[in-house]
Amino acid sequence: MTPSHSSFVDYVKLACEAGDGGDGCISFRREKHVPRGGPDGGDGGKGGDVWLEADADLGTLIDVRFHPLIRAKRGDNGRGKNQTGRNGEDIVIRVPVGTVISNEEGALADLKRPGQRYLAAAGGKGGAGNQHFATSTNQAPRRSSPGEPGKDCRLILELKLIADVGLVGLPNAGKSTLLTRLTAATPRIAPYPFTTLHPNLGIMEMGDFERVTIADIPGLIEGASKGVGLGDRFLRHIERTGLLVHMIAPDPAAFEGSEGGETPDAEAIEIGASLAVDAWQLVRMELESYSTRLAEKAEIVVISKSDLIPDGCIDQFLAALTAQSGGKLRSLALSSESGEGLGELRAAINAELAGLRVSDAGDAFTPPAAESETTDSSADDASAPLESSPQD
Ligand SMILES: Nc1nc2c(ncn2[C@@H]2O[C@H](COP(=O)(O)OP(=O)(O)OP(=O)(O)O)[C@@H](O)[C@H]2O)c(=O)[nH]1
Ligand SMILES: [Mg+2]
Repeated sequence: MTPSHSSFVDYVKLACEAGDGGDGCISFRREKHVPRGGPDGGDGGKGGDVWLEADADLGTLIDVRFHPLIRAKRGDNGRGKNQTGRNGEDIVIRVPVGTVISNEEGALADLKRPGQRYLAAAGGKGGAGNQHFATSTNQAPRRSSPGEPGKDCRLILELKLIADVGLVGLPNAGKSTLLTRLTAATPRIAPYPFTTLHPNLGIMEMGDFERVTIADIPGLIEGASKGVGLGDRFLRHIERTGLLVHMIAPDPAAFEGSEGGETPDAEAIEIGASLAVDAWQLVRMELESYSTRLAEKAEIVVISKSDLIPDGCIDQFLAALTAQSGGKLRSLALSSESGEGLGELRAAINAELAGLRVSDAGDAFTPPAAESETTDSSADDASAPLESSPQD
């Protein structure tokens, strides 16, 4: 699920050409002692379709990048003795779950579940053989119809990971480390910015049945929305989440000289809190520049690396944050190193997600009505918008 940096591809263009239908055949029965056999020209075979199918084992669109043009075969022509031509084989392109399909005009489909399919280009129908053209007045029709051309299309495929929770924050805030504490994921962790270059997913087990998917993404910095650092394109991977966990690491410099049990003075706490509020606002601005929908998501603010805050003043620090932000910033503190606060965060995530499920934070994709050409092999959820199956 976590491909290496170079193989993580989340945006590709794809051209598909379905196969043409085979032509109908003109032929007449030739049998011994039957001077004038009737028409027996078979129909042409159907051209191959091109489908896209969501595959839970894939985490990247790299295969599509290497094969940006897909052509299905045409149907064979009909033959004498009423033989129908063979159908062109369908081609199924596998894509990761969470692939959004669009074209220049807009969104077409969203493959959110394993096995869900989208008919990208339908093969042409086979033409009719001359047997179909016989009438009472024309018993020997010298007519057949050609196969229909296959459809073609140009598509944009965009992977938007499917996760319940997104971890956001400045580089080095401790996002990836937290992911390793909450889930079995093993992202890269290092004491320098931009360690994470592509999103990582992890699954947090909440109980016997409850599983929460968490997406860890690269750090945001000032100007990310204008392309600074790694830019903000990776924010597409938290667009579908219901909840953001916004992590802020305290600046240890603010508490310098207070180590060894010595309680920092009120001024040090105020300075530390003011730096943390700045960091929070900076990331909030970048989220807002990306999209208001993203900025409106529920947010749990977490002060990470609480082991760096001297003993006994975490509560004071959190209170200073709330005060300095005019009451807007309410946070909890945790340390991935000591494990302190992790249980509290799990409970807070659980409570927020439970609330969202009740109000059904519909991040559902609503496709144009006419384009519902997807099918779902696990067809047990009639509520999803794209699950009607006009497949023949
Ligand atoms: N003391 C302490 N250090 C931590 C804690 N959590 C993470 N770190 C350290 O902080 C550094 C950055 O951690 P990462 O998890 O890579 O941070 P990140 O937010 O994923 O960083 P980017 O991927 O660059 O955005 C690493 O050296 C971690 O070991 C913590 O709770 N306490
Ligand atoms: Mg990271």
